[in-house]
Amino acid sequence: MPNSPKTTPSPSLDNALGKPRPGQARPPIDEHAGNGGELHQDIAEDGDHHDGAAHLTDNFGHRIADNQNSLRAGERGPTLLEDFILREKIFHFDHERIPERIVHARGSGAHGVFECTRAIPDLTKASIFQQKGASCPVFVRFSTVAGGAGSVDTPRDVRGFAVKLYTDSGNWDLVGNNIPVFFIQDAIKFPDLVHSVKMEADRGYPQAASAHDTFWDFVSLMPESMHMVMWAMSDRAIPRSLRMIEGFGVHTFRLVNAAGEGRFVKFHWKPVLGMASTTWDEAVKIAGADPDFHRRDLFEAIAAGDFPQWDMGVQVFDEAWAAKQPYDVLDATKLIPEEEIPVEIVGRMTLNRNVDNFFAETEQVAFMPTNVIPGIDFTNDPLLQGRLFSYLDTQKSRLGTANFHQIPINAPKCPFHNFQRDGMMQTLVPAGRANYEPNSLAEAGEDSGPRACPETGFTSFTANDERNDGSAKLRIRAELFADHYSQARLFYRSQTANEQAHIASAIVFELSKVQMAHVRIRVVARLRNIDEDLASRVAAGLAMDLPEKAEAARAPIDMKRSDALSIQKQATDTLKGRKVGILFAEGSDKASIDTLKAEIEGAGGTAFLVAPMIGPIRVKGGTLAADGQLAGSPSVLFDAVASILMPDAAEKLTRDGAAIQWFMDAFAHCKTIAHCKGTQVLLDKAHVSPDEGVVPIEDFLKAGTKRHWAREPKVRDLA
Ligand code: HDE
Repeated sequence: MPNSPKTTPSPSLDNALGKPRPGQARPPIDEHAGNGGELHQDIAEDGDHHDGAAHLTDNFGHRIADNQNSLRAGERGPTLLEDFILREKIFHFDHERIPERIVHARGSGAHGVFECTRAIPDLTKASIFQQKGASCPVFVRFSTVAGGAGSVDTPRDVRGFAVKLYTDSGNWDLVGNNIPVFFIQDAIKFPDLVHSVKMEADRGYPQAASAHDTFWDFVSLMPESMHMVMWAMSDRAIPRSLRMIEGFGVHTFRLVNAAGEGRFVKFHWKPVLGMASTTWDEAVKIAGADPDFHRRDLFEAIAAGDFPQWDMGVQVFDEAWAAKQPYDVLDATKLIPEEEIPVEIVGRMTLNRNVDNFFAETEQVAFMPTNVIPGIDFTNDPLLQGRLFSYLDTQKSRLGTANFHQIPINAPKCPFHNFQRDGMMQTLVPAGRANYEPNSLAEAGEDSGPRACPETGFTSFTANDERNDGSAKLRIRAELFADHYSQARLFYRSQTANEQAHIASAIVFELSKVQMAHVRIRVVARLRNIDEDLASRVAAGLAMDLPEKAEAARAPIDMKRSDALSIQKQATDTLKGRKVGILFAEGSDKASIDTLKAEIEGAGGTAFLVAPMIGPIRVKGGTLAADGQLAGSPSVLFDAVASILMPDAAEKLTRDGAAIQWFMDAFAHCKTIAHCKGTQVLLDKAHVSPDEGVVPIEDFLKAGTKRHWAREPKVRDLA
């Protein structure tokens, strides 16, 4: 037997051979074991290795003796085709990727549970809502829309909020977003919308950004998109955390009770941690500091037992109410103000388990709006109707087989039986001859298979729209769909002055990236229908003349403002789920750091220690290790910052760009800065001037992690 080359194991190989985590396959003990005899001594006779690790095998169960060297003809000779172990391994690797989602490619998922907190049998016969306390497992996938699977987490974008509820009457997929309205009214425009926002077709950029010509060209030609554009340019599109976003089913759905009565419904998810956003400058910097910011935040919170939760709410109304509104409830570019129809809380969702395997679960999960359960039904919303086709169709091209429902993450957790058979990658082994019906196999003593159940099975709500006589086939939209501006105005005018400035600035930023001047003009002409002040601010920000107002297909009306649409008006002042960066260095007072840390954790927050070196370094009262090095832990990663430094250490840090930037950014992003006297020299260098958010270290809890928006005009020239 030829000798295996005896090389020094590389550091990465050392890692590969280190202690496996539970459930992880690991290589044999001797990484150079070309010699089966030697290896054998380390292996228990039949079962696992002595240390409990399973034997490495190929995909057909053959044990592998050497996972480091391929089979060669001689020490320096060519590799042999006969090496089935090498060939299988490379073959499988070559086929690891599946097509990424056309939209929503970048996503993060988690498992959890949904519990009904208020039974609503009068409204729906859906099994999950029959009894308070009824519960079912869920899987949630959050996503950005425009970027590819490997893009960053914090672009300005809509967030997908897709929930799969594994109920005892089948899977219910509520495939929503963090914005309650959509860009378009009719599914036929979706490919155009998506093409326009994705990277431009000839140049292949920009990635994960709406700030480019084709997107703004398209939306400026589609006035119905103006309402969603307002949301996308607001702080909703740059969330602080996936744990702090709202979710919406977007479309009007239908609830149907046991008596067969139907009512319209809009679904909502309200984050228990409250909503919070970043600033644009911060979002951009986070993209560099931690491209996985949201994914990491979700994973770490769940791993730490800090389980994110959302309340599920419903807005329920009937046809008569809908008929009186100045908008059409079947139009997905419109919302129903909470002040008009309150959001009633009916359940709570808790995400309590990270995925074991990203690909198997988060990548392979297949959501479909067609997954509804008896008691929940569709409406004629033309956007929803298109989705009912699209999602089943897309799964076949992503997952490659009509049997994608058998993948564990997609399979229902209640029994399912039917006569569908075979197909690529069939993993079920149905016994017997019953693969058709009707049949009389029972008369021969054989299993005759499942039967339809008229009483409990899904039946479609028949009277789906009283206002539609259904007689004519038309490519047409109902009259009220032509009101494109009233709700865009409602959204804009319901924001705080600071949020309005953010929207105006976001539009200026995006349009400044648009090279076609006529597109910029067209957008501003449309903004005049939303709000003249907004249009003027954007025009001023672009240094252009105010263009003539665009013609509106239907004159906008003024609706009563809705505080529920503003993040800042609803902001909760809490440390729960928030992360505070504490800067220290050699000589810092350990007792003060410990006290502050305990205070933060006592209030439900997380403290993250930052130092110029990761340490442990010498501090007053002992040694202390940092959680992160200063250069790799910029303040954009925290909700608030604190600093405990000896004057000489602070003096030294005035010559460190990362330290100065730490404070400059925290200040510019309107965060609380709690500091000791020693830090002052560094604050001066970073131009941090006193205000209600710059506080002595003892007052940290009082200042909290809310943003000090009143500071913003001092640090940023907003449109
Ligand atoms: Fe989707 N959408 N969509 N969409 N969508 C997809 O399905 C589509 C729409 C949403 O985490 C795709 O599995 C059409 C509205 C989310 O896996 C695809 C139309 C809303 C996700 C598809 C819409 C959404 C998707 C891509 C217009 C908010 C990610 C791969 C009629 C209510 C789900 C896939 C996940 C994904 C089609 C409009 C939300 C191509 C045709 C409106 C959260 O099938």
